[in-house]
Order: sequence, then structure tokens, then C-alpha cells
Amino acid sequence: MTISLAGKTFVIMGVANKRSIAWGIARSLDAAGANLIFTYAGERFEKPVRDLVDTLEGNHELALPCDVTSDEDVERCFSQIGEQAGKIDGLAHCIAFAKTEELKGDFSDTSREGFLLAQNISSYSLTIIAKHAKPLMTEGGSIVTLTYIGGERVMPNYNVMGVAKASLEMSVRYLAHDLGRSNIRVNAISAGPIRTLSAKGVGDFNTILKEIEEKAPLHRNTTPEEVGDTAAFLFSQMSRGITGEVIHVDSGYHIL
Ligand code: NDP
Ligand code: N5H
Repeated sequence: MTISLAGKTFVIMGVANKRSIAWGIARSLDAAGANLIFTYAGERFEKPVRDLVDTLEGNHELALPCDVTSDEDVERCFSQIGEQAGKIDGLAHCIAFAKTEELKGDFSDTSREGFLLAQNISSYSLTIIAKHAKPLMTEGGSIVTLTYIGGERVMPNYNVMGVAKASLEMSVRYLAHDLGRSNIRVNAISAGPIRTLSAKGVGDFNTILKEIEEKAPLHRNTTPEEVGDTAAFLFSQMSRGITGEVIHVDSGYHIL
């Protein structure tokens, strides 16, 4: 089951380890024959990312640091991508962060600093990345980001991240409006819960997964492969009429 993305180049931001959703996307795009460029948060993540990339079918050599809290880092990263790869056809933004103490208890206890940090890394980053990726998408392109239902509805403990995801989803629409003129599409995948490094430390994660098995229309949990294949579709011409959309890949849980 695959789409051909042979001859296309995509940037994948946010691989932390083999459980990362970004890695699920990388595997689907690799299977579709795409060329991939990886970015990681800081130098200390270079080796683990390169070791993982070596396990893929294709020969994807370009891996660059990009801490999205730094304008200079984002600018330098995309200018290096432009120099070394020329044009790109799309980008997967799989990045979010909030302080652990803001992901429990009352949302009304959120600090100003914690609120702004979550917005900065998890939402604003998409806008600055889109700005710098746009000039490289000379033949049009597709930008995909990841969101969660906690950006639409109140979910226990998601708190400050829910507000950041709401802002991210609205950014998707404004960016889709701006970049549509350059034939660049911008969409989000709203994924069901997946056990990743970010999800570690979530106390009742097993209960959340169990509830989905019990209640979601498909009665099973979401896999990184399902998200990866939807991203491959959004990166392909099969989805050429879709922009500004939030596609739920969550076994249908969002309809409840
Ligand atoms: P991971 O922990 O695997 O990935 C999170 C990534 O964010 C890491 O690669 C991390 O990089 C990166 N990151 C954090 N801060 C920065 C920064 N300043 N600059 C650059 N990168 C940064 O978790 P997931 O795969 O679960 O998360 C990916 C996306 O999926 C997130 O947007 C998350 O909200 C979303 N999502 C996750 C769901 C889930 O259940 N897991 C459900 C729905 C959406 P590093 O490791 O290098 O610090
Ligand atoms: C309703 C829930 C349960 C509450 C969990 C919230 C999870 C929020 C996601 C953010 C991204 C988690 C986060 O920032 C964790 C960090 O504080 C600590 N972890 C790290 O620093 C690790 C080492 C690095 C790699 O992580 C990051 N992010 O850089 C939501 C869940 C059911 C679904 C879920 C887990 C959604 C989501 O958005 O990820």
C-alpha cells in the first residue's frame, strides 16, 4: 500500500527516536521513494537521528540542527537546505513542547512563561518555518503538522498544550490562505494518542488508550504507520485539492 513520491524531497522535523510520529512519517515517505532531509533540536541529537536514518531504504544524507526557538537557527537551517538540496516539495512539522508541570492540575495555574513557551515551540514555529521553507518550494508544495483533539475540546491534563494546538490549527488556516497563491498546501493531522517520548510520564496513558479501544468507531489505537501513510497522501498529488484542513487519524474517536 503506497503512493509514489520518487524524485520528491521532503524535510522531516522532530524525530527524537524510533517511536516518534515523525519517524512513522519518515518510513512511509522512504517506502514511497522520496528523498528525505532531517532536522533535530540540537547537536546532541545528531548521532541518534543519523543512526536511525541509516536503517532506511533510501540514502538520505542531509541531517541538520534546527532549534525552532531561534530565528537564526531556522534561517540558517533552511538556507543550508536550499544550498545543498535546491528545491523541496514539502515539510513535516512534528514538534511540540510544554513544561511537565503545566501538563497536570488546573489550566488556570498556567504560568505566563509556560504559556508562551508552549506557544513558541508548538505553534509559532510552524509560521517561521513556513516563511523560510516557502522560497524553496519553487514547484509548489505541501506542509503537514501534527495536532491533537485536545486543541478542539477540553481533555484532562492537556491544558496549555490544548491552547497551543488551537493556535497551531488556526495558523494552518492562515498559512494555507497565504501560501495557496504559491500552490503550497498546509494541513494538519490530528492523531490519536501514541506512546512516544513526549507521552512518557503521562500518568494515565494506559487508561486513555483503553478508552479508545473501547469507544472509538474502529476499536483500536492509532499507529505511527497510519499517521505516516496519511502524511504520504497529503504530500502526494492525490490530495492536491486539500488545504487548510485538519484530518483526524484517530480511529474515528473525534466523532464521539
Ligand atoms: P516525540 O517526543 O517523539 O517528538 C517531539 C519532538 O519535538 C522531538 O523530536 C523534539 O526534539 C522536538 N522539539 C521539542 N522542542 C524543540 C525545539 N525547540 N526545536 C526543535 N525541535 C523540538 O513525540 P511525538 O512524536 O509524540 O510528537 C510529535 C508531534 O505529534 C507533536 O506535535 C505532538 O504534539 C503531536 N501529537 C502527538 C500525539 C501522541 O499521542 N504522541 C497525539 C497527537 C499529536 P528533540 O528530541 O530533539 O528535543
Ligand atoms: C491529554 C493528554 C495527556 C497529557 C499529556 C500531554 C502531552 C503533551 C505533549 C507535549 C509535547 C509533551 C512534552 O512537552 C513533554 C516534556 O515536558 C517532557 N519531555 C521531553 O522533554 C522529551 C525528552 C522531549 C523529546 O519531548 C519534547 N516534546 O520535546 C495527551 C495525550 C493523550 C496525547 C499526546 C501525548 C499528545 C501530544 O500532543 O503529544
